[in-house]
Amino acid sequence: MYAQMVKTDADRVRSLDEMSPEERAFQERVDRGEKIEPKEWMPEGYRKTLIRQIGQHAHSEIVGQLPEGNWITRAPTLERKAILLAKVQDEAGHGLYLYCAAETLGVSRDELIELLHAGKMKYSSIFNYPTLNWADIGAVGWLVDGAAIMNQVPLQRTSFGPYSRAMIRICKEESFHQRQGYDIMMKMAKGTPAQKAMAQDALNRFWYPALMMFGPSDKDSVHSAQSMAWKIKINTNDELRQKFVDQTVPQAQYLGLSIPDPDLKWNEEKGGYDYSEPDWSEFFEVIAGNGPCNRERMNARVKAWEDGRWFREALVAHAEKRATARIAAE
Ligand code: FAQ
Repeated sequence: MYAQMVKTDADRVRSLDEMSPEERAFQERVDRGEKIEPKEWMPEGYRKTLIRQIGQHAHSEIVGQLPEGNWITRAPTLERKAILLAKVQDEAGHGLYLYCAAETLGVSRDELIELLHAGKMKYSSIFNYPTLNWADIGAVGWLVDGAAIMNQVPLQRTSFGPYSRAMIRICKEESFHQRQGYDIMMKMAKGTPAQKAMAQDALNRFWYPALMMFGPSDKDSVHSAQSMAWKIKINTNDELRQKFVDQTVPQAQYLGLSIPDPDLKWNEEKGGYDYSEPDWSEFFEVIAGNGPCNRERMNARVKAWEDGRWFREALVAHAEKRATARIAAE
């Protein structure tokens, strides 16, 4: 059994008339498209929603290093190794910008990491799937980074200033990530029949997990309505999923690969593809901690955090020593 989330009356977005004068003034600023900065007044719900979303996003970048990091030592050429290494390092940088953006809301990076390790915060479902071979690294760059860009380009216009600015920088790097993945897929799809079969198999396994990255369908999304009213989110989950499908199908056709969906069909009237929904019971199982790699991913993160403790402590001790020496010299 999976635990699907249920929308309650408390999730309803309140009208301007139902708000306090402060909340109303805040909402009007958001409606005018003004950016909200960290020291300015904001409703507690806005602050908490941002910490949840930015924190989960930061965790996704860091946990997201694991499936690809696993392939750095096995990349087929020196050039591919250098590219993958740079990409995985970029993901660490993205995590840092995002943790910094979250810190401006009054929560420390250590607190967020502890919540993740205690199972009290999520990270993207996609990183609970294994990368079994080199074609999967192509599929991750093409589909996972492709889905990430689709979600993150609108987030550059999100209402919270530090999140919006982090997104601008991250999106520039994500487009390089997606291209390197597609480049791997092109090489494999135009390679030997065995290589093409590997590319197809990777697409088969990553297609539905990539669609799940956009979150549950709109009817089951508990946060979308309020997050969109606050312009934390700009689009609904289904809107972005549809755009991703419409963008990706021609890319698969160019590769000569088939999308693993017998019901995929161009719909002239809506100007987009009709496609089969992912298996939502699988999605809810994965975000509840029961995906193929959840335990492995968390164990790796907790071990890295524990192994690095002495180093973090040494850095703080060194900084304190220098500060003491500086004060003594003054
Ligand atoms: N995985 O009400 P909604 C990357 C949870 S990109 C896990 O619709 P919301 C780059 C959701 O948190 C990936 N959990 O939620 C990269 C909520 O649970 P909660 C990260 C999910 O927030 C590439 C519940 O379900 N991108 O890492 C997922 O309005 C390659 C109900 O859902 C971002 O985080 C999911 N897929 O919409 C790195 C983008 N979907 O918190 C390395 C920013 C939903 O109440 C290698 N985030 N849930 O316990 C967002 O845009 C939104 O948070 C959504 C979800 C769209 C993900």
